[in-house]
Amino acid sequence: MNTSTESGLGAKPGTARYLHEAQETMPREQLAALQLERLRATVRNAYDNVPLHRSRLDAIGMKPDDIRSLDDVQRLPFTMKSDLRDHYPFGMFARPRSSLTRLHASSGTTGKPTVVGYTRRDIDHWADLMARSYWSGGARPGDVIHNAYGYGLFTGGLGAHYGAERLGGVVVPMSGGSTERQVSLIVDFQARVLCSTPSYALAIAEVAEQQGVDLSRDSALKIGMFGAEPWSDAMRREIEARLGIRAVDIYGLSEIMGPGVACECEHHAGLHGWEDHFLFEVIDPDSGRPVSEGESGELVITTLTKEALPMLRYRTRDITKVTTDRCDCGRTHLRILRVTGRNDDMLIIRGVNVYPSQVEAVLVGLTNIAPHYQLVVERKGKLDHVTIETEVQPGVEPAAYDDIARQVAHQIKTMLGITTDVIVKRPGEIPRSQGKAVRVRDLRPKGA
Ligand code: DLL
Repeated sequence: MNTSTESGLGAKPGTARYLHEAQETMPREQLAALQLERLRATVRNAYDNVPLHRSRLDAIGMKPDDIRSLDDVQRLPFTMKSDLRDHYPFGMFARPRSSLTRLHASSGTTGKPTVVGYTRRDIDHWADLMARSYWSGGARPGDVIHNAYGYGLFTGGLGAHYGAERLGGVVVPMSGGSTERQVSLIVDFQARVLCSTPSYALAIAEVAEQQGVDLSRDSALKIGMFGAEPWSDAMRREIEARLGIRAVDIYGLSEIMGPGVACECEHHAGLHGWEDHFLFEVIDPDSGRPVSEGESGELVITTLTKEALPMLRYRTRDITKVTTDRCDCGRTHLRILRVTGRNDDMLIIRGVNVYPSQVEAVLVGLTNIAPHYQLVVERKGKLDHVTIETEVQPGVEPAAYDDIARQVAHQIKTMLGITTDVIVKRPGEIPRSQGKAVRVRDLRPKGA
């Protein structure tokens, strides 16, 4: 097992050993036994306290005690985001309102928001899992943690905040926006850890450069905990170079908890999914059947310890692969490989399936092109058509734009096999995000 002092499971000399080492390095058979015990309790909680789960289980003649092995999870019906909407606001909660400690909600582009609730114990577990994620990413007690995830109904801000406190960090509750001020505070307070979406990290880097601040030289930043949206490895390299940090991928979703469901360790070889609290499956999104380990599919998550909102086989719509191969860090928990995108975001361009993050991987790193883009999707006849809007690096002459557009289109065709129109814009013309970036402007008729 890796016991290095600066990263992985080891503690800094002179500090306590890593508190959660036992949970994270547990032999997989022992982990499976723990999962089974917790799965049974979760199904019992859902059946006894949530009418929707009870009626679905009754409909297939299944009782909580029928869960005898982990494979039995596959007999449980799926839960979808629409179930939360249909039972707005509290219909999926397994605890009365008086036992809740907090609510979060996602705005949702259409219809009702999805509302999630937590008991005090749920919040406590969440703080633990976020603290474990920080540690796994290399943050340590005493680190100044600059939190630029949005505070409010979004789970990013408060999730990262409670975890930072639980870790023993010094949290700066900055939230998103006021980017110039973010830059000064990062420098002045000597933040070692930056929490934000990857797209906002890039916006911070850009504003710093405009202010003449080189964050890789002038700040104490060493680690970025980036998530809440898909991002490519090319984007990771770009952010690492511009901020002078190691960029760590962190995953989560409100319906399951919030940030900290899974996080990379120092090996950057996939995100450890915290299996003592969640059961992960990967399924074929069309048939609903499990795919073999290592194959790509939709991530499905069952919570194992949630009191207020137990989730049975929640269809995340996120496309990924998992591996249970042992990681060099010593953790035994499975690894989710980078989430390429959401099922809903997949574009089908003349039969070729493409995620925005794949287009990003081609764009980032092209000479003269800045790492900011949007994809405009339209319906032309029966086919989807994509226009890539991208931006040049500062200093590029407008006379070169047409050539650059042709080069980008050629590169996209070569790498991804799709034909696109490309519009090259001036520096700063693509809107910058303060949270999740809007990568796709979908102009297709609704329901098409
Ligand atoms: O985005 C929670 C979060 C906050 C995660 C901060 C990480 C950091 P939601 O707003 O419910 O929750 O959105 C969840 O965002 O289903 C994925 O589609 C996407 N997502 C989250 N993390 C990643 C990631 C938060 N690391 C949805 N890579 C998820 C790719 C991600 N997609």
